[in-house]
Amino acid sequence: MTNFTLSGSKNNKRRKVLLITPPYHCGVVESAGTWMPLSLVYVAGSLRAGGYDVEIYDAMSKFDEWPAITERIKHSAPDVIATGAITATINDCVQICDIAKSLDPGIVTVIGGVHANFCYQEMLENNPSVDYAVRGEGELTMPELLDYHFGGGKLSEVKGIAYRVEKQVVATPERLFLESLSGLPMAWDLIEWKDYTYRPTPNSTLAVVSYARGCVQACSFCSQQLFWKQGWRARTPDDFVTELAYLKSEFGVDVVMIADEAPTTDETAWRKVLDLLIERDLGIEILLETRVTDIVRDEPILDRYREAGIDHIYLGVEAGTQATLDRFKKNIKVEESKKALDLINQANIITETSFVLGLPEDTPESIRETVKLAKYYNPDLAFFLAIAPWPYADIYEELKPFIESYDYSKYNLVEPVIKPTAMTTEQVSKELMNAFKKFYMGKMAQLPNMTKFKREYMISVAKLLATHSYLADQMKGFGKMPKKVHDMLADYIGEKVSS
Ligand code: B12
Ligand code: SF4
Repeated sequence: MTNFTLSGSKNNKRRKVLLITPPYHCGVVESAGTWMPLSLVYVAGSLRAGGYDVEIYDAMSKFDEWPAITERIKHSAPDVIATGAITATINDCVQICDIAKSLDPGIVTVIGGVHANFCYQEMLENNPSVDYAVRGEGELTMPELLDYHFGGGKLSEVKGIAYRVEKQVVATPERLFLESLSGLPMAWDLIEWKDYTYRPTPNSTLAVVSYARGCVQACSFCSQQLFWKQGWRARTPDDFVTELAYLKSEFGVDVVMIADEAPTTDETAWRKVLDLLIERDLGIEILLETRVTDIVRDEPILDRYREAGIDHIYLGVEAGTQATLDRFKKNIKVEESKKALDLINQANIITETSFVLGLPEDTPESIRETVKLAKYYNPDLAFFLAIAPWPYADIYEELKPFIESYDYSKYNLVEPVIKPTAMTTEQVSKELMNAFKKFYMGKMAQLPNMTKFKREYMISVAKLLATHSYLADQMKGFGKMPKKVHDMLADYIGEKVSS
């Protein structure tokens, strides 16, 4: 562990850094809102603290395309361009570096994030336009890297980077995680707030925030436990809630998504977060993800979640059968998941979950069985995803013989890249779409029996599904709903429902 201290830029010119998001879209989580690049808010904050001029350009959220991105780079004329990559976005991140170098070979290019962390060797070997990979957390590494780059220091002394020396990729020793996540310098003022909204809440201003980093579990398909080395650290509850109050008063934020893998891990600290949120009564709607076991643990205080503003919880249920859960090393029981979802539903909080499908042994029947189980679990929202073989995940070796495509842009949990023994990937796609359709048809039929809050929410979701998502075509069958439900939806959604 190390402290957050920055020495300040060692060079005599104030350098300009353009932090940019890749223009990648695959339309699942994106349909619900426009989400800001929180990682860049952290990295920008620390770069500024280190004496750099910083701009954040969220090309992804602006739906800008390559010509607009090229113009923006020309216009900003930065000394450094840096971006963060997950596996699905790495090709676009590299393209940003290609463009930067074609405009001015002197621009220094950096890629951080989970993909760069694990795949820096391949990334640097194959892409001469990428100068540096930042591995692990970026807050200390990025300013230090630039200090050394521009100040002429020995790069081998900067922990947590990789780069090329005469075509050979060199990686420096790992950097230890930040000792404290409280009080980190944030660049919230560099965010163009008008771009960020949560669609189910009209006219809302949405922030993505973080209370804790990491997860102590070991799910075999997941990158996050590996990235955070199965550790877990949190800010102090007061530091976190004070930031929410600041975002509300300064920028009018009224919806926040907590980006963390498992914010509820430390029961005592989490209770304190809830207490402070209730005490300060911020009027902020909160969306979060957590673990089934923590919800079961918190059964006696779920009403306090609601009181604190939490109205949407995502649970990673992932599989319908115990055998698959065990195969994923998910460390939960089917009945526990059902209980956790029931408890959240009873607390009048929106429940969301996902199922990871398209495994080598999957068949049309097994996918249809999962839909039945999804209906039994009865979350408000369910996503049926295609497993992506992240090349660094524990399950990778098992999936490798079944990989049909090595195009990372398709590793987005939507496009199947694993070919099951008894299905084509086209069939997997079709079954996943049918799963969505069947699940949501069933869900809409429950509308009349829902609480007012859930009914209104589900209607706005139905509208998004019908008009704003990659599922739009699948949802045309809304017209086959019982008349009462159909009429209710038609009032809100218009002709899309009746087609
Ligand atoms: C918010 C979020 C999003 C936002 C992204 C907004 C944005 N522009 O960044 C939205 C909703 C758009 C999104 C979409 C998707 N996402 Co997403 N998303 C997340 C989430 C929940 C939080 C990310 C976050 O902010 N973390 C907090 C920050 C502080 O941590 P961090 O990102 O790791 O950043 C640190 C370091 O990595 C590093 N770093 C990161 N970037 C950079 C850049 C530089 C220059 C430097 C120096 C350092 C650096 O420094 C940071 C600070 O220490 C994560 C899960 C998670 N809990 O992390 C999934 C996650 C990143 N998403 C994931 C996926 C798969 C997707 C989608 C493909 C899903 C889909 N089908 O819709 C899409 C793809 C994008 C798209 N446009 O369609 C996966 C990636 C898996 C992988 N290994 O590749 C994750 C891990 C979730 C999961 N289920 O596993 N996502
Ligand atoms: S509980 Fe979630 S974040 Fe943790 S290892 Fe499993 S899938 Fe990953």
